[in-house]
Amino acid sequence: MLTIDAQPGPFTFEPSKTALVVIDMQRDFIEPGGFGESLGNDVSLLAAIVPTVASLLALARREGWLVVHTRESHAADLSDCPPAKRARGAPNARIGDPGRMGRILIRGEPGNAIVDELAPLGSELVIDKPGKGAFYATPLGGELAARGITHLVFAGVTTEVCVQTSMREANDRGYECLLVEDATASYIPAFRQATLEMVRSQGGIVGWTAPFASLAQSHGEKRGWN
Ligand code: TIU
Repeated sequence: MLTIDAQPGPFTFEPSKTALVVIDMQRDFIEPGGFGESLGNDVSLLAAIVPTVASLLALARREGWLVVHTRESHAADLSDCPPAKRARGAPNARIGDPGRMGRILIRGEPGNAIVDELAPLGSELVIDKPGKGAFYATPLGGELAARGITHLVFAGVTTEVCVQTSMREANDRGYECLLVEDATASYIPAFRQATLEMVRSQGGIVGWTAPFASLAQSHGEKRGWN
């Protein structure tokens, strides 16, 4: 067992029963010309966390955690995209419309890929999800249960949309969840901050939060690096 400094208190986990879940670090959200920009957002705010997420991925791989990547994506025929979701995008660049990185938020298009710096390894799980949550209409729950996973460490974008929705879904399914504070970002920084606070409020009503340095420090100590 390993314990790290976190809020609202220490987070203890068994590495062999822990998965890192990296939410939607896709070009569609992080680079100009994709879904994020089509919604009117400044996408440059999200690119800033890529190096920290890369460090977190490296730690998880070194420690032998299960690594899961999610992608928000829809089928080419939009059969898994509720009309209500499509209608609420910007009127001139909706899900499925042509964009600078291919069709917006469509599985297999260049813009739907995870950014190169965080590319999944062949041994890692990649979950395509049509909703904001990682469990809704995906095989994630079954994949985690089959591997005896009990603890989830979350990173990715955006904090208050897909990360928070996924963390709440996980919390309701009984997982102990940690959100890595500097490995998550929002187009609206105040919403990121509010999400961190609401997750850990009321004694950890949704889970724990900690900076990446807490994880790095405890793993360094375990290996005698400090
Ligand atoms: N991945 C994710 O958060 N999808 C979104 O649509 N986020 C927004 O903030 N729009």
